[in-house]
Amino acid sequence: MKRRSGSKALVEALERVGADIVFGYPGGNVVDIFDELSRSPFRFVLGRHEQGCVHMADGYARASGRPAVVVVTSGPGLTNTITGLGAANMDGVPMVLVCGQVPLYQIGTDAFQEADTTGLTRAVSKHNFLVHSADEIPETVAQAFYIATHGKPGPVVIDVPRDCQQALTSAEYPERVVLRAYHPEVSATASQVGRLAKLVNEAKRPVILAGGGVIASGASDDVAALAHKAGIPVATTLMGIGSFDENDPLSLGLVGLHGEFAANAAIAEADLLLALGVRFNDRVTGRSPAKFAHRAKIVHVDCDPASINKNVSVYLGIAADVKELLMTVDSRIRPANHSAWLADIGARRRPRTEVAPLHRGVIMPQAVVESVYAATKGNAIVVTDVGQHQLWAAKLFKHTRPRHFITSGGMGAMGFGIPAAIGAALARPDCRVVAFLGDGGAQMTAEELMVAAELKLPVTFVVFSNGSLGLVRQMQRHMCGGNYFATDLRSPDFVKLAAAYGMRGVRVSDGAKLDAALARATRSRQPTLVEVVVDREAEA
Ligand SMILES: Cc1ncc(C[n+]2csc(CCOP(=O)(O)OP(=O)(O)O)c2C)c(N)n1
Repeated sequence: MKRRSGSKALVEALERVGADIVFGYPGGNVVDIFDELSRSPFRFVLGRHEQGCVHMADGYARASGRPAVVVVTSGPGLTNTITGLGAANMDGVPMVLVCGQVPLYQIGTDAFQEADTTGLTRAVSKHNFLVHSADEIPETVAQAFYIATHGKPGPVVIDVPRDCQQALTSAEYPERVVLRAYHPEVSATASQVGRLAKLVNEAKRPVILAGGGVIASGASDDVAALAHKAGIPVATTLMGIGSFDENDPLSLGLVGLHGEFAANAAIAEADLLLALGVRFNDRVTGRSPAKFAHRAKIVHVDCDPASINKNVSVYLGIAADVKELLMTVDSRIRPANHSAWLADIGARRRPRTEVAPLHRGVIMPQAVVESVYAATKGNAIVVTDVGQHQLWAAKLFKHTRPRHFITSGGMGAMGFGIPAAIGAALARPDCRVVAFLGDGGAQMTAEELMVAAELKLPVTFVVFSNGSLGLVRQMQRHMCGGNYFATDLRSPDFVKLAAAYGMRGVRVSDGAKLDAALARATRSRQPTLVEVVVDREAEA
């Protein structure tokens, strides 16, 4: 192998792992890497803030299942990525973030734009590397991608000091990845498969709880096959939304704090809970995990052995890939219909409280979600920011397919929506993308609208304009006796803002015009921002 710079070796290695898109923002300590990127076959997307770049890569990975690459500079470039990394890490989203670092000999000297990348990213990444020589670069890239995509996926950081980028190396990309201490391949033992089949075959009141791990492992069809064969109703976590068709009669919908009554009641009464690819966080279990599904034998299947018995003690824990396990156990499952149990659950289903589309002449936010559903016939990738609108989007849109509902579930990071929608649109140019945003969250990463406009991405940005930080205001209504403090929010004129960025913007405050405005926006192949003035007292 002929000698070339560490930067060139880095970009070559990124090509070898099969990355196809790079999101990033340049700076002094990555100028050599950017020089190489300019000659590479990658599609490069220049975000407007490093947090935006990471959320774009995140949206790209969630929509496509493929990891994306982010390249940022040292110091402030890196510190700006922390929220994005944390969001991807909590939701198990694969990505590789390359950041520049001051030269090795300057590390620890408070050099210009020096930051302790290792320390800063340890808690928000699956793994991080600090490169010590150009020779390490190809292998480090290979290992980073391996770690990001094997086992529970997650973001991996590679910190590359400037002198390593410039030094020459003849190191080659490794034939195979050898990691001494990381062997994430797990599979069920024959006895676990046997016990699982017996539990399913003997259960009288079984429930499946499907989480994000079902989507990550591509197991949606297998979950549906099991549910239909054995007559098992399926509830999902927020991250599991889309893993099971909500139009299916066996669907119970969302579980937990903001979940459906029937889903929570079914779990409380189940005698067997098959928890697939979930992490049992507090939004699901409530404050007392010990009381969660207390009548049930809980079987927890997850590719991350560390998650088993972490939050909830389980009857049977199986560290395995969900898809692989369901395919293996299938032939041992006896058909069943559990008609009495399903009738029982049916009786618990509460018709959705109908919300009138207008309240004192003001549009109700729930009607916005329903209008988008009607306009798209449910055929869209829905991305959300964080707040009340997120819950309405989760619950009122009928989600039918995996990778079509993208939300910051674990971190709940406001500012996620706009850039994640851009990433999703880049990953799935064949799909319509609708981003549901609060007027608070939309102001956190509004600068990325420029990217959507520049790239002419067919995204509909729907801003729920309630003049408040709605979800917190709702908490203040219930928990602070209506003492609203710091939740009234003035916003810019979103229509003018959209125009300033070069995209069409419309404001809708007349309920009679809502459907037509959203139909036009969602049909357009251009980005559009629709600001809908909604009732601020609505409850999520
Ligand atoms: C970065 C960040 N800061 C603060 C919060 C806390 N928080 C959660 S929801 C919310 C209000 C969101 O308001 P808005 O974006 O207007 O959406 P709405 O609830 O009105 O739909 C806040 C402040 C958060 N989740 N993320």
